[in-house]
Amino acid sequence: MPETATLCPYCGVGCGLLVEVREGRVARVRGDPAHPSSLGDLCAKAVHLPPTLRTDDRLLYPHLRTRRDAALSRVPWDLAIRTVADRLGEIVAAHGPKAIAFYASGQLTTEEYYVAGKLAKGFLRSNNFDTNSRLCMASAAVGYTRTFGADGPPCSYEDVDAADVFLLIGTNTADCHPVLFKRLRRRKAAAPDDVGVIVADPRWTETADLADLHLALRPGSDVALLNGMLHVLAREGLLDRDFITAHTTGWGAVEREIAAYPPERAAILTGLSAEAIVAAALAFGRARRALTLWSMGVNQSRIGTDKTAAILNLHLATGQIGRAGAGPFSLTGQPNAMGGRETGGLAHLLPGYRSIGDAAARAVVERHWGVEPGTIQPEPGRAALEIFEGLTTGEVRAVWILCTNPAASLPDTDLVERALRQADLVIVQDAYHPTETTRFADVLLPAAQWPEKDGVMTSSERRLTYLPRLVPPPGEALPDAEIVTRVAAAMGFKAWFAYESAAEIFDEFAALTAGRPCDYSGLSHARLRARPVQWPAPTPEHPGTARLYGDGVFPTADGRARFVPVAHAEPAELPDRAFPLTLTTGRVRDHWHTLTRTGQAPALRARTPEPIVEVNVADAQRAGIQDGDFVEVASRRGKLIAQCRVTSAIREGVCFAPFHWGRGLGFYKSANNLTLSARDPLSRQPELKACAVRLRRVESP
Ligand SMILES: Nc1nc2c(c(=O)[nH]1)N[C@H]1C(S)=C(S)[C@@H](COP(=O)(O)OP(=O)(O)OC[C@H]3O[C@@H](n4cnc5c(=O)[nH]c(N)nc54)[C@H](O)[C@@H]3O)O[C@H]1N2
Ligand SMILES: Nc1nc2c(c(=O)[nH]1)N[C@H]1C(S)=C(S)[C@@H](COP(=O)(O)OP(=O)(O)OC[C@H]3O[C@@H](n4cnc5c(=O)[nH]c(N)nc54)[C@H](O)[C@@H]3O)O[C@H]1N2
Ligand code: SF4
Ligand SMILES: [Mo]
Repeated sequence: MPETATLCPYCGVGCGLLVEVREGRVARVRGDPAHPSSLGDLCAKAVHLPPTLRTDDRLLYPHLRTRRDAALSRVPWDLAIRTVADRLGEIVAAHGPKAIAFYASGQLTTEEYYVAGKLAKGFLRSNNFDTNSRLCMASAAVGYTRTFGADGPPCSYEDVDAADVFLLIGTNTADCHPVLFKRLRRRKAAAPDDVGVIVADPRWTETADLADLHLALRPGSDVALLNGMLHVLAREGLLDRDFITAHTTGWGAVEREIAAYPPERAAILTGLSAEAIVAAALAFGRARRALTLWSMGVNQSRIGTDKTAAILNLHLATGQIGRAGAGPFSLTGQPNAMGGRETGGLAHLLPGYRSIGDAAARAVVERHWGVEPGTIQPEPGRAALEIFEGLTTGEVRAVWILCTNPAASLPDTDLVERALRQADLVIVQDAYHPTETTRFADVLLPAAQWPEKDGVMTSSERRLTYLPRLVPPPGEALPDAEIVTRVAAAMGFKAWFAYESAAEIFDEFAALTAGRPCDYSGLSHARLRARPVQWPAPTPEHPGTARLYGDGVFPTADGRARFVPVAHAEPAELPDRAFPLTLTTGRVRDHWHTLTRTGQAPALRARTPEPIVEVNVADAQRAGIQDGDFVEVASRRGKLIAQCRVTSAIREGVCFAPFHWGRGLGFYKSANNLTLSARDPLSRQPELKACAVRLRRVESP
């Protein structure tokens, strides 16, 4: 049977897949040996894609309800589009553009992001366009920009083959970026004595299993660890003074800050031993090529941007950047969170890594879009949670949700549900129904999903892959971009949204990246069909770029990277007598996010059918809990009931729950019943990795 090459729709590793289609359906998926990111490898989630695609709960037709308490009823597309256009228009006329908001996703294609952002910011004049990447990558993106002058992970997966010391901090790579982890494991196996692996995570995970040194730090204490490591490096003369002098500014302020983090003090703040911190520092400092990988344990924190800065400081101070095997490498979670950043898919950005606050940038984009000067508003819009908070106060009246399930994935579900109930207009564009969020829709729009539409996505290593349309969408489902352009046309903007294909949208956007750090004006669908390419790729002949900053020049005004001094700070909600433990949340190997897809793959569901709460042995003993008991985990906001695993693999005082189960699968299975809306003031990313809870044994529900 013929197979077609495409990209995996799940994680940001961005593996190439070969897909076999039979009778209009995806029959089989295997790894694509020709894809440069994955070299033929793939993981179980991808193998088990076929049964998740054409399920009974696919949303096939547009639906409307006229009143909140009425049932949704099927309507023709024209009526659904007309309704969205008219009601958005009415709300803008009555309350102004800031009363409407878009909440989109790192799982949209680059073309979809671009047209939706263009409609919101350029035509409806609302910068309230944010995405679930705010929960995911915002701290890394803001951190890179603050230190390097621009966003963009500087490394490549091939750096894994060259590094001799790995610092894996706040990342469970084995479960969440499996194909990249397998590459790391091969590197370690090939030279076990020459390759060192340090894992910093309050839990022992499959990732930690590979570590020579596992640092089970207190949740939130990463800055203390990293500053402590830098303190030791300075003391031991393991800094790269030449690199600091030639390529950076601001070292003096960092040197003063880290003076306050001798290993003995860092040990108190992190709950680690001083010896372990010294050992980690010496291993890092003696590395020929050091690679740091990080993800949500760093980003989802009220000091996520500062944690990122502390990582970047470590690499700048040791000159561990811009060479094969060396660099700070944030791993993106979703398949196209990177494309979202490139297209300006956050409330403070415009396409091409431009900032909304920059008047010259606004002028360039206005010209490109063919709108009047001054059309794009100068103030950043609302970030993810702020959209929902705005709905509760009435400052936001309408929200259009595309390709994300916030009633399951945002923190503090009570708040999110209240927001959706109070909204004047909730538009939800999803591939499945019901989800926790579609239940609140006034207008429900059926989206085509992978691989029912074509487009481009960018992976963690800045690589763009073209995804062809392989099967027709079921029912009347339409590609997200087409839904958006139909609404744009119905609102009177047809001339600006008259695209015939995703390729045309791509070309319009790619031209806007010319001269920018993420320049891929040399790329097109035609070129990407032949081979995936890493940006920057500024001309059609340019081969793409494996590594950024190899010349030591950074995209700041003076070409130098900026050291940023950062201090330890505790999580927003600390344990106390009433809520004596810290809950951290995250993922399991077999499931993807809110389970609309992996929850329907029999093999994956069989391996991980229910959420399991991890509890430390000592904490369990104190609470009279035994392995396998059902426990109630309660925070100030709500509760979760699940079976528990009593284990010494998690730090005492900390417990863990996966967030995959939303209320739709059982009210008390949802970890986001418990989480809180505290966030990083710079990146506005919520602190999903720490809140105070108490435990109680309950009878099996
Ligand atoms: N199987 C699977 N893979 C996925 C996904 C999925 O849903 N399922 N989702 C994708 C997405 S969107 C993302 S964002 C990535 C996320 O990938 P990861 O970031 O690897 O996943 P998480 O489980 O959210 O968190 C990682 C680890 O952070 C640890 N941690 C918690 N608090 C702290 C802390 O304060 N400091 C440190 N150092 N560590 C801490 C947790 O114990 C956890 O093991 O995964 C992607 N890949
Ligand atoms: N407690 C806690 N909460 C978390 C996290 C955590 O670690 N802990 N992690 C956060 C992170 S990093 C992330 S990325 C988010 C993820 O959270 P969500 O984005 O809410 O999770 P998904 O289940 O991936 O939601 C995607 C939705 O889009 C639908 N869909 C799939 N394909 C398409 C398509 O092509 N078009 C359209 N229109 N719809 C489609 C799916 O059916 C699904 O309903 O969760 C965040 N929430
Ligand atoms: S590692 Fe990520 S991109 Fe690769 S096959 Fe698995 S889920 Fe897909
Ligand atoms: Mo994510």
